Amino acid sequence: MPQYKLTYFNLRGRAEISRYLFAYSGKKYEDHRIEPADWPKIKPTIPFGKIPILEVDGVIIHQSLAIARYLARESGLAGQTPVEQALADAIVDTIDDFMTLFPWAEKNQDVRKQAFDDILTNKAPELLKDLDTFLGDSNWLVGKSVTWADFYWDVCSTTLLSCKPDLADNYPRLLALKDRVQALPAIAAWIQKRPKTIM
Ligand code: GSH
Repeated sequence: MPQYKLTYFNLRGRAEISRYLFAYSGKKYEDHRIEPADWPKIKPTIPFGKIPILEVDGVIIHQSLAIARYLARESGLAGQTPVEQALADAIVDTIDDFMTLFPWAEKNQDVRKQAFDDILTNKAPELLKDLDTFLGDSNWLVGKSVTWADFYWDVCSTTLLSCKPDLADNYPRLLALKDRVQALPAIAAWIQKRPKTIM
């Protein structure tokens, strides 16, 4: 088995989808979490200067979703057919489009809060409605078994719900999907054991 090293800050953030995939597949990896104070000296040593990165036997892969898609393919969680794989990619990209609307790195707390409130109040309902329609009465977002799209929904919505706990109250099917993901034994064990961080 390859040697895996995942580097990110001590946050769930953009690394958590890959940590879910490692947890689910049972693959061993180094969960390397760097301190913000060390980042300025590490940044220039990393291709493209952003994290997360995944090292696979020393080969550096950047971009969180490229990393996660690779791990999902390796673990049979990318979708069972090419069409399912495209649909899972599309759902992940749709959720990610929404997550990138937030000014995560904004230092001014008033500006940050105002932007978060606006997005959560005015933009989230449309995404939730569309995701709920897409899910319908199925157990999983794509196909008949869990995929990384379900994981991404759980990871991202956990952060969104920490900002606005009633966000998905009108969407019990989406909340039930979170419960299903979090009840998978390997995911439940990871959530129990992972470092507790705000994001
Ligand atoms: N699209 C990239 C991905 O999904 O990996 C975004 C990567 C990104 O912006 N990472 C942030 C980062 O490296 C942390 S979430 N920030 C430090 C910096 O830009 O110097």
